[in-house]
Amino acid sequence: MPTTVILGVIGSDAHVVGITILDQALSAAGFDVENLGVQTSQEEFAAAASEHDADAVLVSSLYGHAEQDCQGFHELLAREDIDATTYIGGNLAVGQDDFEQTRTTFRTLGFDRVFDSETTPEEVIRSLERDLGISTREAETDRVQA
Ligand code: B12
Repeated sequence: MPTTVILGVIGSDAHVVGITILDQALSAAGFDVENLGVQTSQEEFAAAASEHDADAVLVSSLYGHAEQDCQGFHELLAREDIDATTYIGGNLAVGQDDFEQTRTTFRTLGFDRVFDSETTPEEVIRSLERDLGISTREAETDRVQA
């Protein structure tokens, strides 16, 4: 079974470069990526996660309004019975001078992991492999050999 990841930029945010790079890197590593693009609502994330039976939901935000945009998101996922690992990353707070405080804020909102804007695609892949208990490269090799 491929590992399905929902990816998108939440709220009114239109910064597309980060998720485009993540989409390419995750796809190349063997993940099945549903890229919802920019300006994605909480409801669109939840609908896609439900439809694709997602293993992970990756929320991106760059423009400084992530905290407001993510209020109630995990409550919505719970109501829809979605049990996926959730990550958020990007430029999550205006200024972002104390990332540990930012991490606490988003962990309290329910995210399993919180990433800053220095995060590389390789770190995201390693975290997903660890959290989901998979090795995508091995899985890819298995598929090629099968
Ligand atoms: C290009 C850019 C724009 C372009 C966007 C073009 C486009 N369609 O993408 C334009 C000019 C349109 C723009 C507009 C705005 N921008 Co702008 N923009 C940038 C800029 C210069 C680069 C962003 C970028 O593409 N980076 C390159 C990619 C590869 O990096 P990345 O996005 O950070 O993604 C990486 C990581 O963050 C991480 N990552 C990202 N998402 C996720 C998600 C998960 C789950 C994980 C694990 C990892 C992860 O992985 C990615 C790959 O390594 C940044 C400054 C900067 N240097 O970051 C400002 C910046 C993000 N913008 C900013 C602002 C304020 C705005 C505006 C609000 C300005 C305005 N007043 O109009 C508007 C918002 C418009 C909107 N509705 O979104 C601020 C945000 C401030 C804050 N958060 O505190 C920044 C930081 C500039 C600044 N220093 O003030 N912007």
